Amino acid sequence: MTDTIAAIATPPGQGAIGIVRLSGPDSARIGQVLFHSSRAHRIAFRPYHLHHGQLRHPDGQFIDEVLIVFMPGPSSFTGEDVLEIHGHGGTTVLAAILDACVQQGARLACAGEFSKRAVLNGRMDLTQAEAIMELISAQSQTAATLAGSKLTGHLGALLRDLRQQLETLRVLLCVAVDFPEEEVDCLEPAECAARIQAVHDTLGSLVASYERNRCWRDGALVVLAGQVNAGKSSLLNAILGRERAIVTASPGTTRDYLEETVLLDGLPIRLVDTAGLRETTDQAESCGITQSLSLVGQAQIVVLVIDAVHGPGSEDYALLDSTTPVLIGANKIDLLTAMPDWTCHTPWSEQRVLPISARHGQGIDALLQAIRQQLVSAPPAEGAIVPNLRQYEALTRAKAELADMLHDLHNQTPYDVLSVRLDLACTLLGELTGEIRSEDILNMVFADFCIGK
Ligand SMILES: Nc1nc2c(ncn2[C@@H]2O[C@H](COP(=O)(O)OP(=O)(O)O)[C@@H](O)[C@H]2O)c(=O)[nH]1
Ligand SMILES: [Mg+2]
Repeated sequence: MTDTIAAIATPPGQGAIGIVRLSGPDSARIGQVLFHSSRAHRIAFRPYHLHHGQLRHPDGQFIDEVLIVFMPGPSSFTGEDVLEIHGHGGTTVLAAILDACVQQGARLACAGEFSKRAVLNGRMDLTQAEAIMELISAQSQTAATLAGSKLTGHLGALLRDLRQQLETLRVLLCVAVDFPEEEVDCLEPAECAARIQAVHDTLGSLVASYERNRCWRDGALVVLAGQVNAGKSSLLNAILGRERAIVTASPGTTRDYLEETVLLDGLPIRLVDTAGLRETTDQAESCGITQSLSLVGQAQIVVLVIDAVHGPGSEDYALLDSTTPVLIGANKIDLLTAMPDWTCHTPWSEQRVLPISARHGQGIDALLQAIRQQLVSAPPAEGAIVPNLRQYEALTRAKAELADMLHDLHNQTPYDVLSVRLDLACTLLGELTGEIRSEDILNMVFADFCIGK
């Protein structure tokens, strides 16, 4: 990390201002070469002060009028010398500023490279770096709040504490293995089990927190499926409150799927309208149907829309058989005076069937409430720690190792065999915080970041 990296830190497009950020030992020098103010030709930047002036190429050519701020390491975002150039927010002008920095020796930053440097320089742990990205990409206020509580480092602190407990146990196990006769430090299996159990249970609650709250973090995929002409596209429009999908009386209107994001009382939902299921020889329609089935397979909830008057067809039976969980909308209820007979027969009588009229907006709120209820019970409590997917997977593996260890202990497996599992659990926790650094993991995490972050 001896080079100086540079990137446009603001999103592409036009805005009042745009920021080019530099980090590394050459930041101040590059700024001084390019920056000119009326006060002095070349000034030494006062840390944390905004300087107003012009950015010019060494040959004098004007680039932009800017504000510039220098933040010396180690107490900057990355831990290195950081320079921010606040120029005008246009694609061309920012590209020119960036280009000028590169001509002076900066290198274009990779995705997430600023944050990666911050982690490598100990400015934050990996969970906090991930929390930044989670905050930026939060689709709802709840997701933003959840990211915020990780940004403060609560998850990292908890994981370090758990790892410390396991490391302590590892030392005790080593002592017990190396000095079996020493009475003093002998670790009783019961105590060993109790210590493992405690960490295991905390991991368990983190895993459960992910499972319970993932919808709040990541949103949920809700797919509208069913036969042609059941009213799926009409239902999408009714939920969105605008004519997003084409609705016609002729079957097979929707071929491509349509996806829209809606917030359901703060819960982000990806709502997808799909091509109706039926036998067809039309190539485009048949591709659409394959996509529909694949989306149904990924959905957290499938809303099976059935024409209440015509009743379910063979495709609906098949779909009900193959997917869970399903909510059923008996649509076009405006054409009937009571719930249709088919809803009284198995398998429909065992399902939750909601009467709706997509055309007249009837029963839509009840359907949305049912979707929300199925997805989550209650929003996460203030300050709740909800892991992300990467964290969830590692925590699940660590928890499984500890569960196996408890099992081994019960079967009187020798301590030295047990410690292999303990090592793995410790490594998994260390990798989550970034205390144990594997290039693969760092690359994987930061690849999802934006450039300039
Ligand atoms: N009466 C009535 N007709 C509806 C209702 N919902 C949809 N339709 C009609 O059913 C036909 C098919 O609707 P569409 O939304 O395109 O169905 P899709 O093929 O499942 O997407 C259109 O003529 C709609 O106007 C409803 O709630 N009541
Ligand atoms: Mg349609």
